[in-house]
Amino acid sequence: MLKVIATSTREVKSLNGLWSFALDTDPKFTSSSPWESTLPGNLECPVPASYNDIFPNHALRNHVGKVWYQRLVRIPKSWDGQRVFIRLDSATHEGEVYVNDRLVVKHVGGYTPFEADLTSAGVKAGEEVRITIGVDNILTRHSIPPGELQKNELGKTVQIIRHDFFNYAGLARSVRLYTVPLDVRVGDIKVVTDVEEKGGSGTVKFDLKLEGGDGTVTVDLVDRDGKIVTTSDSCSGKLTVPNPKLWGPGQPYLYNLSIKVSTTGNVVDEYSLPVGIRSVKISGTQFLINHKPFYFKGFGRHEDLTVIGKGHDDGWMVYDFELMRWTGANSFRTSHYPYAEEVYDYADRHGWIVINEVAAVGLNLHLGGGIFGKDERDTFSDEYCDATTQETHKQAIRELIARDYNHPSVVMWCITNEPGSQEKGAREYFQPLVELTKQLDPHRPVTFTNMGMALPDTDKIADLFDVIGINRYFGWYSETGNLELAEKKLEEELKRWAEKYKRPLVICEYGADTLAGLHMNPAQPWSEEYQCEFLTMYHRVFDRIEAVVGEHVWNFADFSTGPGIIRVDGNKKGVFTRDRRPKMAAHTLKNRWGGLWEEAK
Ligand code: GCB
Repeated sequence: MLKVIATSTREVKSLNGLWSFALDTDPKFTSSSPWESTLPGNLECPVPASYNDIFPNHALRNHVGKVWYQRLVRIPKSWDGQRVFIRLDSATHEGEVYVNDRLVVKHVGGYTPFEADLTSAGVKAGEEVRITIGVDNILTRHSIPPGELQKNELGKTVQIIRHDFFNYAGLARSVRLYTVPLDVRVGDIKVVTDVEEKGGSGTVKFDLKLEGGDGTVTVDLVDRDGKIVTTSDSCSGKLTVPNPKLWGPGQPYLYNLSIKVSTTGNVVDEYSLPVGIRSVKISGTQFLINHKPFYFKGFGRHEDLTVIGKGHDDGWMVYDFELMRWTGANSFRTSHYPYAEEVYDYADRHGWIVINEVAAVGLNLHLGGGIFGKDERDTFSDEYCDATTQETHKQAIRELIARDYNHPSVVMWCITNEPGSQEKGAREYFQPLVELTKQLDPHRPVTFTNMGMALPDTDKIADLFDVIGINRYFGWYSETGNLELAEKKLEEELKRWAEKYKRPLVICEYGADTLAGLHMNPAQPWSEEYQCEFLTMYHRVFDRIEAVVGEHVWNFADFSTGPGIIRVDGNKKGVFTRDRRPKMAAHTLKNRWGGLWEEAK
């Protein structure tokens, strides 16, 4: 799916800002078709933002079901003769878009974009239209992530989720109108790069799809100084770049693939795609970027902010990247869902390494029995994650890869977090998903994150993956307060993974809840000192195991969760507080990872 950009043949109009807003349960609704009239009440909600924390009101925060956004939009008169689309970067978890009283698109899946062709729907340049967007936050056992609805003793519907972050919903990312040429245009581009082992030359394989007719194409690879390095006049091919400037960690050199489509000698469409020339390969237990062993240093994160929840905000995004850079981190995982596209664009432009995760979290009925409640069912069965869930999961993988295929920063797909991979049915469920991922992208390694109930001998899926992600909490959920015993157990287990699977292990989560400002000597759980000692112990173990090629601390910052007796105002495993103040552990990491780095020019 092409990113929305403005070029000489394409225009963009943001629809971000305040929209009229109503819950579908609003008693003032007079019609069962909210899109046919103006919304009741006078609430306004910002876009992009999750709506839950905008209003200090239980009914809104904990609403289960649909909400409605609405606004009037004038289609620019100057767009006459062009094809107009509406693009929603996400609607969490299901969206439906109406133009006046006409449904133009419905989409399932809360973290990937979707769009509708408004021109085909009869919308004309210069016209004013009423756009109404319904967003549903319900998670069922057939959604990704899965969840369930239950009736409580008051007869109210409550949402059961099996993941440890608040179920923020709404329009948390941009909504835009954009134009493309009415007829012949660039429909999609896929780029794969490779680097010769000695770095002498690089290749850019491209595959361009035209839509709306036929045309001739010019494809130029342009360097940072605007010089054309190599060129082609076909829709697919392989460009060779002698002595390329490589893209790599902290080394964000980007070329531009500049595409022009012509009919009868006139340029009718232009599109341009940043391209980082780099290679990613696995060799034994090493993770190689540009043929050099890479060690992941960084964080599992969340899109999570006060007030706007999972709303994208450029200011906070840059600040988070700068804080990570200050610690010396080089990478992060988009736990537990695809992030806003701006995050990957930034990572491309600044040399960050990204493990990109599908929103498949909570496929595990038995995780932390006490936390989510005991369950007798099998996770991968007709009673929970069944063939329909698997289909939704496949679609989530397809949409993630379609969106993010061209980002040099993305080095690996993570197709699930902490599934019940020791359970029967897990292999039958995941094998087709790994195969699909590899078929859609044969060039990137595929990983998952394993949880502590599925051990080297009982996990049924780890061998399907190129890299094994491991989340461990010895010293926190078990051996609480006993780091000596935790160290022994951690080391023993990681050695078993290394011996049995002989492939790279990335520790994708390790961390301890820590109350900022709580100091204790000797260190005790919840104190800042304990978090430091905990992380330091893990690092000692990692350094003793060659197959460990990465450490992502859980979590970059404290984040919001649902209510529960083991969460006080959310999950406190952040190395930064929710408002991004450093805990002592940030300095521990800075010392280990080397602190602030400068991008190579
Ligand atoms: C995990 C999950 C993560 C939780 C974390 C915790 O294993 O992957 O979503 O937030 O543990 O803090 O318990």
